[in-house]
Amino acid sequence: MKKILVTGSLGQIGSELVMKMRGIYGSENVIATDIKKPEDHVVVQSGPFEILDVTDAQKMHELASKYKADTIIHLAALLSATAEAKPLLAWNINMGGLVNALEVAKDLKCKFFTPSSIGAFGPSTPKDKTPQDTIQRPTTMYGVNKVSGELLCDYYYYKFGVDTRGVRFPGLISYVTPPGGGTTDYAVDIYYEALRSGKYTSYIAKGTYMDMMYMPDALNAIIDLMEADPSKLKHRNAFNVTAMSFEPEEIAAEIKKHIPSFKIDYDVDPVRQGIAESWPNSIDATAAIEEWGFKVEYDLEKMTIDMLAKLKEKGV
Ligand code: AKB
Repeated sequence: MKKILVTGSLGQIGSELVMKMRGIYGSENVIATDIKKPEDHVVVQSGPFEILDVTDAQKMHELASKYKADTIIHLAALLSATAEAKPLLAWNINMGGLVNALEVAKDLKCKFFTPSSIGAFGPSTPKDKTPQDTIQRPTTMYGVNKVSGELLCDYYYYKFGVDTRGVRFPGLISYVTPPGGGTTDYAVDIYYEALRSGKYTSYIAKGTYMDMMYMPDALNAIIDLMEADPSKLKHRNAFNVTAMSFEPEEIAAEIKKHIPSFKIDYDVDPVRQGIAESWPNSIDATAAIEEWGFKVEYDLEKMTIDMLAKLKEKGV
């Protein structure tokens, strides 16, 4: 990868991925884009940055041509809870942005990455150790977008030879940029509230298991998959990846080891609970391990130690 154009680069994944890739590939070679340009943001200050609304196909094409992009990392998207509240907007941004980015990749012969999600599964999918290849009939707009996106990316690979690759991310947990509008966000909020007030009211019910991953492992997964030897890839869009699966009581118990007075209670949000219940309890990442050496460093225990330490350093 030499000239990498990133959409949605101020979001939860983008803000950290851009900085990591600038460290690896050189600041000038990672072109960050987003719909707004906050001048004081480290991503804006540390290398090339352009304003881009991903529904503007022409501007995306112009920017990719201007910087001679050979790789596109397309991250701009609405998450599951927001997509459920605004389904038409979600379709337009998630699918419109994706097809625009794939068209640019096709025209300029770029490698292509976009994340799918555990949201690409639905209530009829096997819930435990969900296989790589299985039933995908999601009941959320986000899930419909993710399955359609996986199919579209595979189509651009088979039909036009675009080197498309993707992973199905679980909930991502990070101390840098908070997520917005997701179902798994509780697993980030709980750390902030543990430090701020010593208690957390969860909108996800006790006993609801979902897959999760710490951001450093997620960033490595993207880079490792993009660097992987294409001849080894039997799958493309998209690989199951996961680091842990837990329910709210388990993350609370882990936090209590460090903040013994920490308390969790519940005020369940029926929309996000419904979305969570339609997703797997835990997914199987064997294909990613076998085809490109996917690995993780952080489990719940190690992640909790790091999250609390890093948030304290930030003054939370
Ligand atoms: C969400 O909750 O919407 C995301 C996801 C699992 O894709 N974090």
